[in-house]
Amino acid sequence: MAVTELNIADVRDAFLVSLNAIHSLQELDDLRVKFTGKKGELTLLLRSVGKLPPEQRKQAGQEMNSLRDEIDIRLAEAEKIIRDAENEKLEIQERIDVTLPPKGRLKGAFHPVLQTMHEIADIMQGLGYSVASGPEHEEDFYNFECLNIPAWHPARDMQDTFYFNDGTLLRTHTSPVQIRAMLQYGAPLRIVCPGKVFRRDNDTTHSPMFNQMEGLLIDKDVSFSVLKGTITEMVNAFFGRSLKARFRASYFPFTEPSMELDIECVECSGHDEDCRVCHGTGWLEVAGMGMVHPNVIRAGKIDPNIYNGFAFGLGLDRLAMLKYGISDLRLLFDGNTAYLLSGWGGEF
Ligand code: 2NL
Repeated sequence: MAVTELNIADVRDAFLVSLNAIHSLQELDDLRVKFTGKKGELTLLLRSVGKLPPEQRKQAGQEMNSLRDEIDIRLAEAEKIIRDAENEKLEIQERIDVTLPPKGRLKGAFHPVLQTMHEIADIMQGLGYSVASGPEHEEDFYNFECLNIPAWHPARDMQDTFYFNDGTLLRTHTSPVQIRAMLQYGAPLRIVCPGKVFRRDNDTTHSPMFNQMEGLLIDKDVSFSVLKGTITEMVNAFFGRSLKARFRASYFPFTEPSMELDIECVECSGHDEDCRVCHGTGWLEVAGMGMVHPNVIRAGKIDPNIYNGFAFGLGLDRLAMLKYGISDLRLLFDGNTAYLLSGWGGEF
């Protein structure tokens, strides 16, 4: 049957035309079924061989077999081309450029309190002080006893201090670091001790954990005026200008005499009766200080007949708020990264 010859050519043409038109693996699969599947055009053609006159069967069979081989080869080639193209597309879509900067926030920032701590430590290092640190979990001995704080003092009360069952405590100031430094290094000594301190206080203006920096200078013939000059220099350098200052007599168990430093209000300089920062007083209390009590020098195993010195304490949280215009203490302690990482005024 000459028809068979024609059919073979027709099936081949039809296959080649269809093959040209496909773009996906799904279409390729459909094409494979359409020609070589159980009811595929080539399959039906192969089955029809038996119906041919015997003398035509051999040649027709050979031609069909070679068409089947050709179809298989062309399908395989097409599959490879489609797979390569799809892989390339995926590769481009999913390509990761590891050199790109991350989306969103590009830089971190120091916490305003840490920034403040660094600034003051830098200033004090410029005056020859070293930075010392010590444990936050302390012994009553270093936190209270060495500091001439009597047993009846309210700071020792359960109401004011976090105690553990074994009598140890969370330090209520960084003074124990200074006691440890006196014991370790002896005199002369010039240190500042920044760090976390803990008191049982929690309201809008007090956090149970806050940050303090204390300073200690021990030497021979240290005068009260050196203390006044040092503290004034430190505060002016921190705020970046020469502020009016006044010293008021005060009391601390660990210094004698003692005083507190007020500076002119950094917000209104005393010109605003309704100032939210100084409440119209024109003054801000920023530091407590005094000449170190002989009992405290003795507790540090230094001879108070040879050496004397001064010490001071600053609240770093309050200073950070004053310098950077932060009005709410919670902004420092709530861990609100959206706020802390953007625009509070620090260095980034
Ligand atoms: C304040 C008051 C002060 C001290 C801290 C101190 C430490 C030693 C010896 C003597 Cl080892 N004194 N520290 C002295 C006076 C005041 O802090 O108002 N702090 C926020």
